[in-house]
Amino acid sequence: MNLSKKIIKRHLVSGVMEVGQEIGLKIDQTLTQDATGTMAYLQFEAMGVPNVKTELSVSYIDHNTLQSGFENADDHKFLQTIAAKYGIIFSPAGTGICHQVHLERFGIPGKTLIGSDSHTPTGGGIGMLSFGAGGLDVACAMAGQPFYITMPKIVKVNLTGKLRPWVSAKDIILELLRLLSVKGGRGKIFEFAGEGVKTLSVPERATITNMGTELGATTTIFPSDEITKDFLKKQSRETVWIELAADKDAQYDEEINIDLNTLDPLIAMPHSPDNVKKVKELKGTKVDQVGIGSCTNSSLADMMLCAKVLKGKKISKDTSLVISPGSRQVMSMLAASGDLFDIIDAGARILECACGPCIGMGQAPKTKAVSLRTFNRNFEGRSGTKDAQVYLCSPEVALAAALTGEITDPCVYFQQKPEIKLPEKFYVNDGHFQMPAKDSLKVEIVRGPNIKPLPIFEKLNDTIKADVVLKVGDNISTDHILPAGAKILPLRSNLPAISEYTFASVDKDFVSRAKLSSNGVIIGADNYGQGSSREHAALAPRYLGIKAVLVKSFARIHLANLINFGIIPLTFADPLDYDKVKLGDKIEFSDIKNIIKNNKELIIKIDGKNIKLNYNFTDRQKEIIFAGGLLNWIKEGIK
Ligand code: MIC
Ligand code: SF4
Repeated sequence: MNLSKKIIKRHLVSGVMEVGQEIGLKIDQTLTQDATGTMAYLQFEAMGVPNVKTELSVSYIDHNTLQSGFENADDHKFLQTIAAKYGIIFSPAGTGICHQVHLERFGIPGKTLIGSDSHTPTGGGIGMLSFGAGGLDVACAMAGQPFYITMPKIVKVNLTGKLRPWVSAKDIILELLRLLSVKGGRGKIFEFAGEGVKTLSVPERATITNMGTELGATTTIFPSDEITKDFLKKQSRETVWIELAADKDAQYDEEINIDLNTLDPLIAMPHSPDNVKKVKELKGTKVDQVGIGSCTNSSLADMMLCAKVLKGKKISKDTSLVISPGSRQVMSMLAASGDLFDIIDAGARILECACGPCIGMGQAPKTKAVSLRTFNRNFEGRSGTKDAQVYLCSPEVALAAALTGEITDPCVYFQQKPEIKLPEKFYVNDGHFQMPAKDSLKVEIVRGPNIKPLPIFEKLNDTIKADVVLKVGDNISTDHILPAGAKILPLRSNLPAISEYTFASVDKDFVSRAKLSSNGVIIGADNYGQGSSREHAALAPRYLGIKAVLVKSFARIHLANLINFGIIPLTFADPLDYDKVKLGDKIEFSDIKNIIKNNKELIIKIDGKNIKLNYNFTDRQKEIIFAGGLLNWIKEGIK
């Protein structure tokens, strides 16, 4: 058996481990972050469960830390009090980015984790089976419900050889993105194996598992070995270590081979993580801004590399270098060792330990700027500047650019790579985490004016007379559907307000059209809803009256979110039919409940043309859609 199946088997509560079948998994741990957490906890609260039922649940504040109004601070207080009441550990602002901190302090090999953030698979770096999910799914897991996924294919990524100096783990995942694209990983778990695995430290593994999300993968995982044990020992947590690996004769559905010796420094060009080129091909491109950090590359090892490379040097006068260490632990250790001095002295701007520029929370680049970032996403406009050209690369490539002011191959520019020797023991101060209250009855939940109550959605009607209110192309990300950034993110707990920004960067008339129709349909193409786990990308359209989304194919988390909020996700049986539908077309879904319930053929008529639509719902999903969403379904107790 392969490693993924071993962990799935141990957590299987429903279904069979056959590719394409729905399986239910017992979830050991959950995490939330503040941008998705407010909604997740409102939903958890609505379920009426007195305490979380997981082994461990943590609520992190890391996204909305730019407090330019009362909204984020309101949300933080709400999250702090709700955590205290329901048995959740609270990680306050400044403690670090959820995935980095979870790896350092809470993750356990062999356990299952779901998080209301798409990069939760970072936990695969220590052999956890971890998934990104919508906030409502996380709320359900906290209430003791299983987490449902479609049993994925298990792909063996066989690593051989060893990376050359200045080539890094980031280049391994960029190589996979180059080979497979942002939709190549859908319906698959990527399990790393082979001799090359032993050459990668836990932070390097976590860079890879983190960005497996950009492949569209269900998740990504490394074995738990001596290297994992050493990492946990450094964190004074070796007691949670167990050895985990695939059996020698393990079976896989697919296999990919990567020879680490042959990799070059790579870079993803604007505006997609799979638009990958060799750094040397772009040599000489002027760079205005460099960002090092995010949940992909903000570990102590990454930061120590920055210090060693920057020591005694000065960054280019035309380039701004911003660095955000991933956690308070990392920041404290940099301060104690003096490495922080070398980083600051070279001219870098230090940001707090949070998502920051990765999610457009400050540091928007200048008009048409070239910005090189060690982050994981470079969708158009995500940086806060619509025409900025954002590239994704390793810290090695970022540092070479910061010093020279242009895209530079680090293998050519730098001499010998400095040895990064991590300390035997990491500095641990768990006192920053706030433990749940002993007496939950004494905790009063604080709700500022930014926290609006959950909307009540009606059940699905038998017949829907709908209008096509939007038609979009391939790879529409949730950043397109509902942008983030400093202006919009603070409204995550205020659905009426945030809905006004739905598809804001795609079509400024979408909201008024959707409201006018009140029964809207969105037409999309391939990989619709890729990217983040934000359920607001389903919730806001639902609030605006969207009833169905018709596409060529969906991304996993968004598909689950649509069902969770009672929007019917449908696919064209013949992808060419996509061309037959246009904005303003009328679509009638008659007897839709009966059709779906009995798995009958679904044919709609547009301009006299018959168009066949596919769907593939389990009985559970059908009930959720009919109830008008998962929360209604749970409340009705139709289980
Ligand atoms: C992201 O990287 O896009 C985010 C912001 O972390 C999202 C979550 C969100 O939208 O709040 C994600 O990746 O799930
Ligand atoms: Fe935060 Fe960026 Fe990671 Fe999302 S991808 S969790 S915004 S650092």
